[in-house]
Amino acid sequence: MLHKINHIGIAVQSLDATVPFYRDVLRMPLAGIEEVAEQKVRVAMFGVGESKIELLEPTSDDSPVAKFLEKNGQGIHHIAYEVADIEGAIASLLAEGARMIDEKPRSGAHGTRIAFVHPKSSHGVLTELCQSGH
Ligand code: CMX
Repeated sequence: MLHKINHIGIAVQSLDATVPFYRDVLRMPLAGIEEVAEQKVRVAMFGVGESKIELLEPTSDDSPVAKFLEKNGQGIHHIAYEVADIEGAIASLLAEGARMIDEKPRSGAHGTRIAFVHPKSSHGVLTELCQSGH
């Protein structure tokens, strides 16, 4: 059901302050910066091997990432696994008793469709299912 880690999401206070470290010190290629209005975040996506690192900056005080930063400070926010059939993966998780935040896919960055499993259901790790847009 899960093919690989699509990306790891990292909550940051400011993309402007953080992007240079990933781009110029770790020397990861920056794939792009995009606002995901539905999730109230601006994201910078970096490539690393067959996976990605997603920096998340909140765009409003009621963004889920703003709440996370307030409670935990900057750091790893979620792990996203790639699936080929997101509706099927959601149905499978629900059938196994998992608590889904999204029972239907939502729009993610770069044309992806995403759905989150509640961290209380996945033992403390916010878990994302991600189906590529191409
Ligand atoms: N990882 C692990 N645990 C987390 C968490 C995270 N990222 N975010 C919240 N939690 C924990 C809280 O610490 C809290 O734990 P305790 O009850 O032990 O204190 C619990 O989950 C519930 O927290 P809450 O305050 O009741 O709920 P929130 O309003 O903070 O919402 C969550 C939490 C996960 C439901 C919400 O953040 C959400 O819907 N997330 C999915 C969407 C999202 O994160 N979008 C941003 C990324 C978008 C993208 O990648 O494109």
